Amino acid sequence: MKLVASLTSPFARKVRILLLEKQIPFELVVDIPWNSDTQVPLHNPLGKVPVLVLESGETVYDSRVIAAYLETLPGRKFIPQYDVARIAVLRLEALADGIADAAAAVFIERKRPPVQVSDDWIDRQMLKIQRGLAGLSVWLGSRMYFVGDDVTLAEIAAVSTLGYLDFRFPELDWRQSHPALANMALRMELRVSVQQTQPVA
Ligand SMILES: N[C@@H](CCC(=O)N[C@@H](CS)C(=O)NCC(=O)O)C(=O)O
Repeated sequence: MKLVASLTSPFARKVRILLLEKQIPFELVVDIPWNSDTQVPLHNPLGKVPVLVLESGETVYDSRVIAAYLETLPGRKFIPQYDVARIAVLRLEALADGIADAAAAVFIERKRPPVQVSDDWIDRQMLKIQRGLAGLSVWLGSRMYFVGDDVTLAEIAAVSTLGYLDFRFPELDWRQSHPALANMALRMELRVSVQQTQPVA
């Protein structure tokens, strides 16, 4: 299978970490959806990465659907089957992805010509980031894992988002205000899958 992805996308990173963790072979096709020569709309009408292209030619998007699809394949599971834990992990994934959505929105807004930039819009997105980080932090509390006693999709989504914040917004210094998240990220960064998927400009 092929994964169409950019090397900066936190959503694509989440999927790449999962593929590596599950030891599923894949070909990484780097495509930047903002470039004029992008092929992404041929795979996903929304023009967004990541897209998984199966051997059959069928495509799977977005990243949450890809994550759910990968769980149906052989290999270690990252989404619990038990309903309460399952919903908790999926909700944490939604929260981590939502922070990444807000961060990406700010990054794009700041690239506009200065007269078009809306400070109100940026403030609104930054609030989502701050509240989202607080939400993740409170959930984790003083525990090692968000849900249960091992790494799930929740940690993978969170570390992908936190890595994106480090990459695009180093001035945020979320580690200072959220030490529990910082410890979780440190533990995750020991994993080869996380080391091999660092964002690259
Ligand atoms: N909800 C989607 C979000 C994907 C997304 O926003 N990807 C960005 C890159 S980080 C993108 O492709 N943006 C291009 C665009 O919006 O045109 C997912 O989880 O896959």
